[in-house]
Amino acid sequence: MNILVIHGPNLNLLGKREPGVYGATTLEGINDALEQDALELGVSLRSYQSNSEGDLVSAIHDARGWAEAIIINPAAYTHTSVAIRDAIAGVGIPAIEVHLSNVHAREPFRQHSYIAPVAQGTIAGFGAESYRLALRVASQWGVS
Ligand code: CA2
Repeated sequence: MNILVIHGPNLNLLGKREPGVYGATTLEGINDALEQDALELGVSLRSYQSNSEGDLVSAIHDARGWAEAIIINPAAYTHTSVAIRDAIAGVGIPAIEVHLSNVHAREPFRQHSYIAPVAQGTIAGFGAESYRLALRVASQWGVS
């Protein structure tokens, strides 16, 4: 089973700034942990990060024909992007929305997601573990 992990804007700064909010783990650290989990779960992973909305839309389009599941942290685009929402709905690949922080306990503008209605579910508030939990769920979709 092939799974695409997408990280949105500014997540390349993880572990380098604001460790109080998003933790000390770097994006490379998250991707390495996911790769390790993927080996144990018997799934293939590709990870992609971009700060650009259009590039994120293109990455979702390019997942057609390869990925059977998408794990996406749309970061700030969660709260603004109809384009990413339409891309996820348009490709028809089941997606899980993840967040490091508990967006529901933060500012009101973070409590609305354009992505949640087109995702299979959302995991938020567990730091890097949010991604690992999502990978565990998505890997089960390949088991009949
Ligand atoms: O909690 C999450 O995972 C978020 O998606 C993170 C986004 C935020 O806009 C969402 O509301 C919730 C922000 C990612 C920015 O990451 C940084 C990491 C280090 C330094 C600065 C920003």
